[in-house]
Amino acid sequence: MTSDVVEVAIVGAGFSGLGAAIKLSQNGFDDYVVLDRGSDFGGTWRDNTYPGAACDVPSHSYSYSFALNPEWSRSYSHQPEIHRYINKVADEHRIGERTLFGSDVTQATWDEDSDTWKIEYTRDGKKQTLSARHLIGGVGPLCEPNLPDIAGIGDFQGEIMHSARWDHDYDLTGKRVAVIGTGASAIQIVPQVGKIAGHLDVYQRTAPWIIPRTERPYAKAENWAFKHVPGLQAAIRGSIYTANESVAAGMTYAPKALKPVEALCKANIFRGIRDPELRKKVTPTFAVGCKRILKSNEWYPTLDRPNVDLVTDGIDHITAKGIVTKDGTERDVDVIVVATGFHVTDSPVFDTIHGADGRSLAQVWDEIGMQAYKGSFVHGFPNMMLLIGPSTGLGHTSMVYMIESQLNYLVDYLKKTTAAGIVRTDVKADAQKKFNDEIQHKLAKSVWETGGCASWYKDVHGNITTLWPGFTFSFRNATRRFDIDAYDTTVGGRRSAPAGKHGDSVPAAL
Ligand code: N01
Repeated sequence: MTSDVVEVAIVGAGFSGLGAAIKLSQNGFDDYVVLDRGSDFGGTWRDNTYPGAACDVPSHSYSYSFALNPEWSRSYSHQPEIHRYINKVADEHRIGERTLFGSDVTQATWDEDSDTWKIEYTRDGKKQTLSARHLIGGVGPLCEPNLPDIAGIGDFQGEIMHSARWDHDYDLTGKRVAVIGTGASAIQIVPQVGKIAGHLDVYQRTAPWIIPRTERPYAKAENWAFKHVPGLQAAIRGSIYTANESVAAGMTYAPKALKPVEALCKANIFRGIRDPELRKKVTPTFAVGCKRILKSNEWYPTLDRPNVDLVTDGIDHITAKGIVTKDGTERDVDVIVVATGFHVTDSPVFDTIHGADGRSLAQVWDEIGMQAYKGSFVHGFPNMMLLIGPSTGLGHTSMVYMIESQLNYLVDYLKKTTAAGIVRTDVKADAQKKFNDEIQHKLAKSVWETGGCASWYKDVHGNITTLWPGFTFSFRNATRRFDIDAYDTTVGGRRSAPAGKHGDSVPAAL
């Protein structure tokens, strides 16, 4: 067992954790370490390798503003290209030198005596510990696959795989396949599997709204222009951003304004499916935008294929051989793909973080609901900042914009507290409450609340705790400066090394 102290520990090496590492380096905070259980950078873009995995946000806006990529091959990028992009950016900033891959963080506990986080992780099968003055959570909400709680699922004798843990050694060609779920992952998987499966059953619990996907490859001349025409990429990003923000207005303040989107979705159904019965089955019964609006040109034509059945009767249980629906029909299959999403509001990660009073984040959030101040700091968990924390998710534009907003806040937090010799920073309970009351007030009129759907946007209390209501530029403004008055702070004294002295204390393994 080894034990070390660092200024900052970042958990997670996806878009947010990597971004945090780069920003720390750029601002002179060199005493940090990144811990990630995987073997390279990318987070969810490393883990989700299912066939057809792609981004439904345009390529030019799904990248860091400080690392624009003129080489995108398509208007919407696919997983391998995004994964490569993230690793290239990490290489350019030499973040690998500060990253411990294969490190699975199992526990993080705030220690009042030393004003540090005590972090436990396993690496190479060995338990390791690390102390950090600041803990940055960059694990993201889409990291823990949610296996459906369906009776008998453990009895199934065939292959079962979750969309986020794809088994590439298992060949689906000619097989009888079932896909459970019709969310963002399933609508990308099903068209690919439909092409090669002997037979495919798609189990739909709720039909999603789907608009056409305007994806196309970029011509060489366009890539040349992205690289050489000053300001072109920034202008494209700006136009994508502006168009998307108008959707935010509809979702948050005026759901009726989204009617044209609904018409677009209905036209997509009409174009993709000939059978009137099937058209009816795939038409959602809730307001567009209440669940994530999906993008696909292939979903409906795939459901119309002769080797594909859409099953809407509801799953009763699973047997050794297949799936039985509520009407008693059993459909035998060789493999079940569960595209059933992630533990977002009930992530097991929340059980592993213990704050000043010893309670876990899960315990605290069970009581007050999943909340943070500005999506970042939670009262009772000093010196800990969550990236893509509560109320920062989006249904309309690039999460990278939100991440970069939080990175501004992170850097200013470290600069201000370091300069003042502050060793303990805890957001005030009333500041956190006021912030979240305002969010819930705004959400009351939103499509996510009024749209008549159930979604993973809500926590067990029925509150929408995952989404930012309104325009993303208002979040950017809210996080531009670290507003220290909203925090209780303690100045120096109990530390072994003065705050602000960035010594070389990263773990020896680096
Ligand atoms: O998961 P989901 P996902 N029995 O939770 C169904 C991001 N993402 O992996 O709607 C039967 O959306 C469930 O049914 P219902 C994006 O943020 C982004 O698809 O709850 N069905 C639903 O159909 C997205 O929102 C990209 O009634 C069950 C599906 O499973 C998030 O990831 C691409 C069930 C789960 O849908 C998650 O998407 C892919 C059960 N017991 C994903 N339990 C981009 O392009 C669940 N379902 C950026």
